Amino acid sequence: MMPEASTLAPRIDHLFFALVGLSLVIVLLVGCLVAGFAVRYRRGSKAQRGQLPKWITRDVELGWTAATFFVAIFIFWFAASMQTSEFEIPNNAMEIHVVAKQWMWKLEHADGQREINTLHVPVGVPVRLVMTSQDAIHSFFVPAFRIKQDVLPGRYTETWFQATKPGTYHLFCAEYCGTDHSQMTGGIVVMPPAAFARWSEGAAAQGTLAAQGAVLFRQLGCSGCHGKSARVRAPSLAGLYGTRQPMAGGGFRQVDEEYLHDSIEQPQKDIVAGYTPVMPSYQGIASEGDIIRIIAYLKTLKAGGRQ
Ligand code: HEC
Ligand SMILES: [Cu+2]
Repeated sequence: MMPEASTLAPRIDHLFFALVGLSLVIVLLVGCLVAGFAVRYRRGSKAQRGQLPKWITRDVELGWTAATFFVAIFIFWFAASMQTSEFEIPNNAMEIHVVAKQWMWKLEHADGQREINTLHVPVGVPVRLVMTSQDAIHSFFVPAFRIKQDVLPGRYTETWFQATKPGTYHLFCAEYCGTDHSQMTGGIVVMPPAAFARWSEGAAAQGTLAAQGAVLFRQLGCSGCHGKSARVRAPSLAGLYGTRQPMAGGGFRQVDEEYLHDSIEQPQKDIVAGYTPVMPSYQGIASEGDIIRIIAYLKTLKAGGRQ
């Protein structure tokens, strides 16, 4: 059987086998009844055909209709409750940014370490993947972890896992994305924590994602409007992440990665209440990789701090 290498894997497998078992019971029951009745009421048999037997009353009919209904609801509840519990990403999760492109996976650690097609992670630590695509729709699929999540251009999608066994596991693209889709593979290398710490020591040279983001924030002119001494009236970005922002058209937007991404690429989409929409779009100017760095930087800014 496919190895079970994440906390999610045994739960998915339980669900899968339980549902197969339950379906088998139903198939056998219905199949036997079909076969039994086919024999009993075959053409020319002497079985009685006129009246229904006396014991089949209205209550019996209602009873088995209700029973079937509750079995169906139970199956739904059983599968849905397990799946929704998986949407809750642990707060202490380690963050990895994934940019998919034809035909490779670019993976970036918060400390600035970059990888292509191979991702190193420690065992026993929850890992949150924040993913986007530079071109077509791709899908991040690690069978041994039982995770699969579509990766879309212009949007962030998330998933997470916690590896339970050291080893190397296949990574596939599971959404047909062009000529070399089948070559868009890679591996997740799960390491014991000490080995991972040694591995990640090599990073740091280029500075963390956030430090690189701070540089871009100045280079791309963001600080000219959003900085302390700016002459343009633009909202302060300190402490913004995780808040709810009032919008000019009414209503609020939760400030998450997606919101920050859209604020940079499509500033006209959601205008902050009380400001004029003078911010230029950075689509085509800031790459997906740049935006990831800027967002990492914005997330480090505390309310009341300097930019
Ligand atoms: C010409 C001035 C200007 C520049 C340059 C500029 N912005 Fe803005 N920005 C604004 C204004 C004005 C708003 C508020 C109106 C709106 O929502 O578009 C804003 C809104 C935002 C918001 C949403 C803020 C909130 O409170 O919800 C974010 C995030 C943001 N900008 C980030 C950036 C980043 C990152 C850059 C550089 C890549 C940048 N801006 C460059 C003027 C600017
Ligand atoms: Cu792909």
